[in-house]
Amino acid sequence: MDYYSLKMRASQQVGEGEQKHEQHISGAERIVCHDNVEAICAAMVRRALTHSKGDPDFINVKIEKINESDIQILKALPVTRIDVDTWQQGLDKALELITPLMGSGCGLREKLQELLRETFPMRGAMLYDVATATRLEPDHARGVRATYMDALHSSVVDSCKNHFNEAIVLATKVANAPGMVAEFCISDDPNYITGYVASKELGYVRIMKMKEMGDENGGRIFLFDSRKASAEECIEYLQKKKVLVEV
Ligand code: PML
Repeated sequence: MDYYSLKMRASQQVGEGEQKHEQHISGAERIVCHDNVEAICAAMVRRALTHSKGDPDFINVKIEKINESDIQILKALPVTRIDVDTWQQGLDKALELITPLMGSGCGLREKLQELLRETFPMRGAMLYDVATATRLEPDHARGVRATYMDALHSSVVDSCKNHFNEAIVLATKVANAPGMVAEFCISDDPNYITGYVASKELGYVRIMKMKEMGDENGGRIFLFDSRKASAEECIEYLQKKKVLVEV
């Protein structure tokens, strides 16, 4: 069967004079079969045109054919859910689950919180090496992005973002990257307070409150171990390998 990768990104010019710059409005990606290309592209454009962040000045839709033999099929990580009364309890729970995976030593919890703050202005995720306690993204402002992934057999034409559906696919791909230890994620959507931690061992752990409603700070940290794989191998997998996830 023929598959196609579809990617959409929309942006808007903001600011005046030298301050003028492009602001990201919306983005989406899918891997779909030939017959769904047209409908899914239309839904992506609709998503860009109706986004709450405003009207885009620029919408880019990229369509690439993919060989079926280049696609890896993965089983979705098992999902568990942790309900908490407050976002502080949720954040605590996430730190408690992730910190032991960073190794032994003191101050790891504080370090993780500091790293999380550093991700807030980043566009992609931070790639943090737990073996050397260093950041490995080639460009720190940009970060690294997991891309070329979708849910297997998903023909849904969805013009609004479904945070969970997109996150379980991304987290499954990330967990299978060479050398990956775990992922920590808080959404940057001010209206979405559920976050997660994920790894092959933990599965996908949804934590129902991880930040205050209205807070637009969020970010992703990929915890990686350079004793298990090279950063280049890991980044190549995250950014180039085509993955379909059985959910
Ligand atoms: C994002 O906005 O990209 C992050 C989504 C986190 C989804 C958490 C969940 O609902 O399980």
